[in-house]
Amino acid sequence: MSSYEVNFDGLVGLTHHYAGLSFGNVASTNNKNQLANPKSAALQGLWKMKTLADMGFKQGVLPPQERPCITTLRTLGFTGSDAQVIAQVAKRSPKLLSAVSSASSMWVANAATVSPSSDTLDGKVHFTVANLNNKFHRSIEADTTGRALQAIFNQSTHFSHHNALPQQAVFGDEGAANHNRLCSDYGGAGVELFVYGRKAFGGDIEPQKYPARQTFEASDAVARLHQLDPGNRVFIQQNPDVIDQGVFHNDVISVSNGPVLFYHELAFLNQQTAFAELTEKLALQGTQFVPICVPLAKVSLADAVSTYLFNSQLLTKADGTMVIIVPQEVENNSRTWAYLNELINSGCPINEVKVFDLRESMRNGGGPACLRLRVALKEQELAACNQGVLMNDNLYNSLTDWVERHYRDRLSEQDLADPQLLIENRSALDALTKILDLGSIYPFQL
Ligand code: SUG
Repeated sequence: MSSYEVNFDGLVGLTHHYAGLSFGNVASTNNKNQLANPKSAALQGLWKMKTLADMGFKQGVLPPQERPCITTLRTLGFTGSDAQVIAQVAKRSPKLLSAVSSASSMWVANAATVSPSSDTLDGKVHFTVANLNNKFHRSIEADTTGRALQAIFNQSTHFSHHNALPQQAVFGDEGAANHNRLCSDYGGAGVELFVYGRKAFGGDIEPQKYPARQTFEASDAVARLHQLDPGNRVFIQQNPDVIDQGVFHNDVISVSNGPVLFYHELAFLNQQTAFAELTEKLALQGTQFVPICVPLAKVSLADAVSTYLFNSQLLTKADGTMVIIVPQEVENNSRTWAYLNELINSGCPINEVKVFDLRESMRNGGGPACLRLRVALKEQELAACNQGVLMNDNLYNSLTDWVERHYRDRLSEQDLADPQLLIENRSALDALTKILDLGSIYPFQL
């Protein structure tokens, strides 16, 4: 029976802007207050989706959210008509308006953690929505994310959905950005690698400068909810020093595909023990672990963070070898580019590189891997999900046309006070739910 890894990419929302909201994410801080171009951001993302679909990879799309988030503003005590709510918050706290307007749901690697049905005891694909507790602007994504995932994976015989973990720092959960799965075959047995930044209940070392967003307690709860048995899960701590140098999620320093883990020499703490466990558990499933370590001498941490070499996608081609999908910034840096060319000619499973211009997203710290949520599906599971979100030429044409019609090509923080922007958002999202056949997933009614 065939099985696939389907990459669901987040569609960039209409309020994409640079607000400097993510302490610990160097690009977000450095590009604060730059003028953004939501239209090109969305088109850049769509081009990646289309190109990968054209290359023969299964590709889906996840919708953006209503922004500014009026529901959140009302929860915080703003009253009156929607336009009055926006006028009040713009006057009282432009920073709050900016936070509730962030288009951050585009980075769907943080939307949820997904376990394929071969790993779970009940044989269903499990989803746990991430609470994104570490950043206020991201913590408000969970409800709509849950509704979107349920609208897409909507058959309970195949899919099991879990709510976000308690909204509290102890259970800080950033979804698939700190989760990798190693396997021989997407539909066969696998071992899930949960990477955490700190133990909230103490006992281990932590970063000193920047927050560790993912806790062990959260990863442990997700593994439990997903009914993984000890034979198919491994926990490993991210090196706190690299978090302090801007590696705010594990997908900024490592990426897996099939049996391959592509990672930087400094990515993990206690690597030897955890890799031994991983090797052993994979061997019991008949899979040989293939670690590809990038030495510090070849790629510095500063280069890894500024180029997002590791925030890449590794995709298996028809012949079993892999292509690495990287952002333009990797090619622009002579050191990472030289390393990558050496790698693809070294005889390892990765033998091709493909470069994408994702500049708008990159300037907020979101590369190719941040923009996608991997969902490994068997043939009948893929057939059971909402087909309206699967990328093909027709959908690409409808979505680019939709973006051209609804998106602005410049947006600054000041523009967020414009009540017209909310109206533009709502009518665009209303049209989108029809294009993607999602039904009612948003809190507003037109
Ligand atoms: O959570 N940036 C996102 C980037 C998320 C990247 N995701 C992964 N690595 N998987 C974040 O820090 C910046 C928004 C701003 O500053 O305007 C932001 O939210």
